[in-house]
Amino acid sequence: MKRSSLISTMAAAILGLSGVAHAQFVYPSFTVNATSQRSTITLSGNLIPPLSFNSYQVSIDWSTATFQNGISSGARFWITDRTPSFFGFPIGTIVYVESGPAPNSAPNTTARSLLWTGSLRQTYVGGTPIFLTIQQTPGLGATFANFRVQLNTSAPTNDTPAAPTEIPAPSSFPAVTPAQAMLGASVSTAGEPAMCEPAVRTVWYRFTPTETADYTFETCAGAAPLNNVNHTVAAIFSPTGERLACSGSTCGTRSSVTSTMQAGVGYLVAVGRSVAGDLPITENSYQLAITRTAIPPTTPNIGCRADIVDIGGLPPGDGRVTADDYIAFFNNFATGVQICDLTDVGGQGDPDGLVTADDFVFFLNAFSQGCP
Ligand SMILES: [Ca+2]
Ligand SMILES: [Ca+2]
Ligand SMILES: [Ca+2]
Repeated sequence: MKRSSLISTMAAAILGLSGVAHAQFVYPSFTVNATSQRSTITLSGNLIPPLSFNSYQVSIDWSTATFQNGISSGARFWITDRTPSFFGFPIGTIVYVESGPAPNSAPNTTARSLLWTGSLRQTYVGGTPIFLTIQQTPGLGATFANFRVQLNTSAPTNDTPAAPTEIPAPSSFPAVTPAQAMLGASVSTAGEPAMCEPAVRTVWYRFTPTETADYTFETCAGAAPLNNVNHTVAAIFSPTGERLACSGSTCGTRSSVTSTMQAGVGYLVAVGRSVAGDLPITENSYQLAITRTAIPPTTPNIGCRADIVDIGGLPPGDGRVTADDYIAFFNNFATGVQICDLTDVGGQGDPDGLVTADDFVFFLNAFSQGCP
């Protein structure tokens, strides 16, 4: 709910993307006092959308009072399809997760945040009962504060460059892509075009501009507020996989990449995480902001067309625009000598066989530019 209201207040146009089937469910955080006795709460499975979830992240802010003498490596949890009895889980219970000690929970009696990340033992389909059971071993007490449970569907559809998500041509700029849950994206990038930094959990987009211009794709905080992954790397690739732009450190540890893109050409844009290992539970979504910068029209250098004679004052030119050309033009203009015919009546095109005021103006402009 919070996310959708945030989207509606954003100034940048939100792009509707097709085929974004990846999702996540985050259970509202809560605090419990844990003991050696297992205690169980329902995760309101009936409220979880009926998607197939394959991975999880669980975190708690662990602490224990002196008289409880808990140690952080004694924190445990289970995610199951039914509640345990005094004797344990009934036969036939589906155990989606049975945690060991948190990887970052070296035995410690001081407060710390614990984080578990991993794959569910089997797919959990939302809408069906699901329970969280907690315990503090070995028989002492602790407080599990800000208990957060996040379930993620399997790898996003655009996990590889073979199946990029199409970014529709924005109707206005700047534009932003919808937030994309990224925890389920593969940590392997085998077979993908290389980024400029090692990357994990890459996702891929295809962008086909309707107008040739410079386009910028970025994850910087101000431009892409729904991107909460703090170490990102982004890159733009040509349709043949040539890397056109890449960065992992444009705005702090986030990215902004810019490339000239031709209208009608489908470019690949990738975003990934630039550090390996567990994600903090607050980091789970990529978002790209897209801006367009018109390419200023290039004014052709006409200076060399003022080169009408060589240093001896004779045509043709000598590759340089010098005083000789100036003198030759003015000596010959009044009598309409053909070396003074430099352009047409519009003063833009090729010589037209006539020596007129247009040629005069053209010569002065060309002479002032000179031949590089
Ligand atoms: Ca990937
Ligand atoms: Ca010359
Ligand atoms: Ca002319």
